[in-house]
Amino acid sequence: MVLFNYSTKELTAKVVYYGPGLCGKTTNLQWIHEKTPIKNKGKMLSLATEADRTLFFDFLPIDLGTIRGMKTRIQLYTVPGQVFYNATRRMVLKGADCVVFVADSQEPVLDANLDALANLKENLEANEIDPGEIPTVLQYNKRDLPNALPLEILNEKLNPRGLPFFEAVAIQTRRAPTHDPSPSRGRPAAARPRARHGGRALRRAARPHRPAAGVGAG
Ligand SMILES: Nc1nc2c(ncn2[C@@H]2O[C@H](COP(=O)(O)OP(=O)(O)O)[C@@H](O)[C@H]2O)c(=O)[nH]1
Ligand SMILES: [Mg+2]
Repeated sequence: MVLFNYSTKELTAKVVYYGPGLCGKTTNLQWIHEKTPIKNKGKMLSLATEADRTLFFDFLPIDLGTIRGMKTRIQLYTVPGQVFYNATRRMVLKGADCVVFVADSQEPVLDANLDALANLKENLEANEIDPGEIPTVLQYNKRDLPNALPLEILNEKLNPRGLPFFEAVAIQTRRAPTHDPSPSRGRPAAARPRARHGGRALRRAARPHRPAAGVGAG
């Protein structure tokens, strides 16, 4: 739930990066942390195992400046992807205002993406958040890998609702050229939301992620 504090004129929203293990959630936050000017970011908190797997969650507060007189902050969280950390995932989702579902584009990971989507729905419902209402965007990550599935297949399998989606290569620090010969050529693929349909709230939800989504943004 977006927190409004009218006495201090502050607004805080919570964005949760969700997806299967190793799809690139932590890498997304690291990229955003790296690219955000110091004055706009707080410390990134990561609780990882020795093998660099997210144990609890990653947390990154970002200051978006003043919007309509309100100091606006977003808090970015990732969940641990590994199946056995479900209680943590559920807890991190509590009070979420929007979700970035990071899918691993690789063909062998398709089933894990589907499981993670089902798990997201279940955990949103457990937190009394309507999965059909909460603004959600999809990020198809790891577009650099040779076994990445075509976008059409990913959308068919993972995006029946036609949510806005972005291609990304989260490990890249520079924008990758787009391979899509559309009129918007020249803009990085990852920075282009491609909603087939979807409400205003969803497009609004996508906006804060655009800088982050500069393919590098992953
Ligand atoms: N090739 C490739 N590797 C990636 C990409 N994004 C993340 N990775 C790698 O995938 C692994 C898992 O990433 P991580 O962010 O820890 O995944 P998480 O479990 O979702 O937090 C790491 O070795 C990353 O460097 C990408 O777009 N392309
Ligand atoms: Mg992680």
